[in-house]
Amino acid sequence: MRSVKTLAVMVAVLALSGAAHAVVIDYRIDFEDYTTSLPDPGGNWNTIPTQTATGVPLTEFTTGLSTGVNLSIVKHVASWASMSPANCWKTANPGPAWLDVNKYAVQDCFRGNWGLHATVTVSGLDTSKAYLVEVVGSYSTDPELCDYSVQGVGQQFNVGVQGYTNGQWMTWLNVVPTGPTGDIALVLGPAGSTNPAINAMRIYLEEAPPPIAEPAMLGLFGLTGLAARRRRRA
Ligand SMILES: [Ca+2]
Repeated sequence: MRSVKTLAVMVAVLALSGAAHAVVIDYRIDFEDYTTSLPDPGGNWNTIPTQTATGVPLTEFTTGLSTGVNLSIVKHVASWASMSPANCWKTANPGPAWLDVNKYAVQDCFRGNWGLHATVTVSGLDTSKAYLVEVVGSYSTDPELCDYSVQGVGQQFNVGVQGYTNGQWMTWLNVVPTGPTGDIALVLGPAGSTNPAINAMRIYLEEAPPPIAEPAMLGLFGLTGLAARRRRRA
């Protein structure tokens, strides 16, 4: 009788441990200055070395799989400047927890020209889900506000003071992809203003864990029923 009871408890424990595994979707993007010799962050980061791109496949960070998600950049600028890693990120600032250990991802960046916009679009996302979007925009000599918007929801950010000096970054919560190809679009440009910078970006989704599987529920009920029957026999 003890072995049956032990089996039921084990089933319940397995069900609880299974429920703790949420489904994670995590795309980490490193925008790279085309002249830098800085190493890439490695792992399953997506390093984008070109200033314009169309449909570049992205790798999901957790699994290392490419799942139909891709990135395009339209630059409405005459050129992008060459960056110095020391001016892109103050390494004493911790930054987001999702950065690589060396912070290579934020020590280079794209940087727009004065008064013009650029658009970074990630496509192939699920239009029934809401994602977290995080953007690092940091450069030491840009002490003015720039406009950044995701899906048309904008915020102003000072890439010199907030980004470089204070080590802050931007977040957008509950971002829902739109259009037939499931797009999330980041537009960066002037507030009237200065050169926008984009160092790194993350698109993240953590779904709720699945409900306890039916066999585990039967195991719990089986244990209760067994105890009841034993009491009746006593
Ligand atoms: Ca970068």
